[in-house]
Amino acid sequence: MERYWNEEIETMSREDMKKLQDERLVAQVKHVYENVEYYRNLMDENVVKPDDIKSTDDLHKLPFLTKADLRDAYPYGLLAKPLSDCVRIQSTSGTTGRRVVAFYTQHDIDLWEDCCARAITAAGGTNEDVCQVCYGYGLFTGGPGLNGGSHKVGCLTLPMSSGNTERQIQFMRDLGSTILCCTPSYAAYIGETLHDMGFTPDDIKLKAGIFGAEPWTEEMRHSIEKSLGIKAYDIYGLTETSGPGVSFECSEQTGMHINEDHFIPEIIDPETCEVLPDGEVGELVFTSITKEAFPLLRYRTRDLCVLSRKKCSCGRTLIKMTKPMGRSDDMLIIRGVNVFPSQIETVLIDKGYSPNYLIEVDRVKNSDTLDISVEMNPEQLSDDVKDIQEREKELASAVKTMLGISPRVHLVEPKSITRSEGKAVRVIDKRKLHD
Ligand code: DLL
Repeated sequence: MERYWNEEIETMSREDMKKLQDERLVAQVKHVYENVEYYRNLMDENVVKPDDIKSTDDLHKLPFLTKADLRDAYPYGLLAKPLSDCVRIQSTSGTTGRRVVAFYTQHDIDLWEDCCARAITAAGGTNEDVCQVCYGYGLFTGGPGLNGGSHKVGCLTLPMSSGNTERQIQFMRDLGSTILCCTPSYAAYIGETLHDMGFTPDDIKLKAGIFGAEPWTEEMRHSIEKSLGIKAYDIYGLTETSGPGVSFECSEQTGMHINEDHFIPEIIDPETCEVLPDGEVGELVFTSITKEAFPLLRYRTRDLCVLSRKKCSCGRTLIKMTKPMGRSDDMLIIRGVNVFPSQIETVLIDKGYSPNYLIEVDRVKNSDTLDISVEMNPEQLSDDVKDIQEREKELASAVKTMLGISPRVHLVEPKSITRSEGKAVRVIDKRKLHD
């Protein structure tokens, strides 16, 4: 039987949800206009006043907010509450020069943890569960968010953070962890280490995993489910909108339900900014209608996905988003062709290779090159060079069928590609290094 954390909200009729969103949006726009000078100026420039926003039907009148705005306003420019009302900050890693600092009141933390509790409950979690959280703790939102959600649900919470994988497995076995929360790439690594230590899924009690923070394919899902003997659920979120829990998967596993009582989603054409209908691929935009300290109106996430209002067998009426296929700024343009790393991952795993791979793009004599290194499993190893070359060719041709461009494929030894304990780095674009 499907379990809900907040059945009233999660199964609310569409009409009631719209009413709730209408009310919250009107109040939120006022709150932001009155308290955030940066956004007030943006609205004034776009000749929109809070009174023009009477319901969600008027959402399109509001200006968009971008990452560049967040950078301009760093650190306090988008704060909508006095600092004395804030109790926490979280932040992105900023490795790409895009550090974002988000502020939270205690109320914001409560709502955020509630969203994570919904995700854990949808994955079957109850107070009988032992929830091992191996997302990073600290400024990254993964650890603190799932930790708070796990407490709310009443799970026995193991705040492991990432790393020290053998110890993770020891705790998992000794304390009988039933739910694992981490990035999908780390889950794959934990699965691999479990087998290397001589165990099988029968030696652990895990039943579900809640994996997100990076793109991952259906093929990766099946591979993790098999290696850990679990059902793997997706979870999505970003620091700007609190963190994990903006959307989460249910038992149907066909996309993530968006917590629409807190976040109104839109899909836009990233070039023209035109709002697109359900079913079309575009950039996801969120308006947070309950956040106090750091509310963002029409924030452009850069994540590309599709929205769907199809009825879900789990009984939830919350709109669903597909797995983001990657960020628009992660998309590679190779010889004029748009390439998402996830397309390559699909081919590799589908052909029976491990989810450990590295994509390298370079420019040689004015022409783009694409090299894909992928690890063989121990049973795929061979001394027969010809045989390996044949398999490399076969993989290259499968990638060409998917992408329309030919890569060079290199089958490499097991364990030769660095494993990830957090967000995996799968792409090295050397063209950027030369520029
Ligand atoms: O990654 C928050 C999070 C933590 C989500 C734990 C899920 C689990 P940021 O570091 O700000 O926050 O990165 C946000 O990660 O814009 C997406 O591009 C990507 N992302 C997050 N979840 C998914 C997912 C956290 N399930 C950025 N699938 C987002 C694909 C995801 N990409």
